[in-house]
Amino acid sequence: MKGLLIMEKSLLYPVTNAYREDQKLDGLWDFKFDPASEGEKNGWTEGLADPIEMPVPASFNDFFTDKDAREYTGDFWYVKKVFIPKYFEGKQIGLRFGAATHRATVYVNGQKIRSHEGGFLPFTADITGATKLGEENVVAVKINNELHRDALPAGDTMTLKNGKKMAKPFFDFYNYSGLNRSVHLIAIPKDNVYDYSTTYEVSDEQATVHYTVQTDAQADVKVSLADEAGNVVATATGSTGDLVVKNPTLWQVRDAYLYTIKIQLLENGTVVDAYSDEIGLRTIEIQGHQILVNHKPVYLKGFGRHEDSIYAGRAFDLNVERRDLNLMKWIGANSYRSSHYPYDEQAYKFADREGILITDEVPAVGFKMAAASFLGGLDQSFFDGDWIDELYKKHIDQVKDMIKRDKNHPSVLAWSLCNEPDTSSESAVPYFTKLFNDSADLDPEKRPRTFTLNEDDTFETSKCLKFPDFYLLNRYPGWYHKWGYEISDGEAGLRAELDEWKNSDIDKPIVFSEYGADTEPGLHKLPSIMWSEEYQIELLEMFNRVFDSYDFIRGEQPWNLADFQTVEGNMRVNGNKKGIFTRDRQPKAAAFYLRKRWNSLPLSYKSGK
Ligand code: BDP
Repeated sequence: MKGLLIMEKSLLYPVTNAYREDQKLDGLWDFKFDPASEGEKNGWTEGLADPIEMPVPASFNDFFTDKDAREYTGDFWYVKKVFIPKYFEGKQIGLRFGAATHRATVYVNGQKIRSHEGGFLPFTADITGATKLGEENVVAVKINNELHRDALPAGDTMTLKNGKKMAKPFFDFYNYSGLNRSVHLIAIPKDNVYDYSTTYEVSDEQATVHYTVQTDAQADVKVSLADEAGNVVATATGSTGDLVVKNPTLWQVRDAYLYTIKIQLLENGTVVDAYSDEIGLRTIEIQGHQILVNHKPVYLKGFGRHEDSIYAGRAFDLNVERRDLNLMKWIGANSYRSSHYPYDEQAYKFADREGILITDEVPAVGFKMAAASFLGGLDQSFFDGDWIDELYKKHIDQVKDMIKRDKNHPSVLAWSLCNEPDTSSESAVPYFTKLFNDSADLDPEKRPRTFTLNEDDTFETSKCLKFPDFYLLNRYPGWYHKWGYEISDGEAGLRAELDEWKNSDIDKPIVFSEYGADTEPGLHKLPSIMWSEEYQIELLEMFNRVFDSYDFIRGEQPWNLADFQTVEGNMRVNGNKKGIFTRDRQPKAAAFYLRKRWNSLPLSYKSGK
């Protein structure tokens, strides 16, 4: 059966056009927990007895009023009857899951189709051979949300004395689970475009788009590029080629312009498939201390974020995303990090249109034994663990999928391959050597690759400083150490570390990718006290003084755009409160302070222009 697996290889975002069909299967699905993992045995692949109705996309957790359900860890099922139309005949038919947290197996009409691991990236199940056309088909998905050290994001799953399982994340965000992103029913031609990529050369007078189209079909390829008014400005033929645009309008930071690339496959002169997408003409480079977009230096202002909101947990919600982007524009931000996992594709489409730069992060988080402190006495390095080989396979797999999925977005500035790994022991070096070698050629644009360095991984202690193309520093003086009235010592310590970078021969930019103070909205105190809105501003002022004194600091992204949910614990009051905005997206006092600063800093800050 020619090409069936091609569909599963493709991560192109679904579209409807004359050749392709895309139907969203969002809405209510039947849902049921399966604590004894007996679903298959009990015939749940063909329907659930006494199901709960569950919205999709959503995390199941916060809908429940009882704690056992909210904290549920193990297998659970989603089932939906899906009508598959007759006119899909002759096409490849698939189910595309935007995100199933963390591992899933898909069944259609009782037949097992495929499994997938990784709760923050899409996958397609090719169901062509299992569907009944012109009828309702039963789609069943078994999901498992356990955390393990050999999986991303890393954690443990423990069993309580009462027999209930509990997720123990090695990371600071709630283990929201379920079908967190849309499910699509898609139909595409048997001979199809399964991927494409572009690289750019740009100047004010001319831009060249070098493109590559991937198809297994013996077909002719035609490509065109249209401007925002719909005028075709360049055409080319062949599966690789160049589109040359005279007097181009470049994609600029906070001043985006998108062209539409249209790819057609032709057999004997007849079009058999077409795929269109919006792209931006721009280049990205790191040169010395500078981050360059279209050969011009940019200074990053923005945030670390989370996909997190009330009720639906980690579900992608266009409404929240719209609000977040408006908040970012209002405050003068131009960038964010998709901490700590790749976000829904629609977030990147938004950012493409708004001219926002994204550091795209793979869900490699929790790779640090200190983060597993509840286990007690674990003094080994995370990378000495016997789970590392298995973890690496999943890690590089997800790096591959993230880059494959997101490479064509003009908004993607860089790839973050890990958050706060334990890099102060030598055992991290072989792991990172492999990670950086194996990912070197994945992005045709060769965008910069990096990872964030935790507080313990300093200029002196980290063994992995040679790997990143630029540095992301997560630093918490004034909060996790040297806090309150001691903050002046925190500032001195930060300056001492930065002086070491300054006096070294490292010639790469540093972006501060995390710093901040938990802040209870509405708590005011003069003089300030930790947790008050005044203290959050004082901490930001301290960091900003430091940023302004070092030329090689080329970006500031405080933690976090908004408050977000975490596990309960003695360090968290209903979640992490380091948001500059509350969880319902209203400003804390710090938002007005940052807005003033960021709107007065030019994009080219520190470049002398
Ligand atoms: C950093 C983590 C981030 C946490 C943050 C914090 O990267 O996920 O939420 O600390 O503690 O270490 O607020």
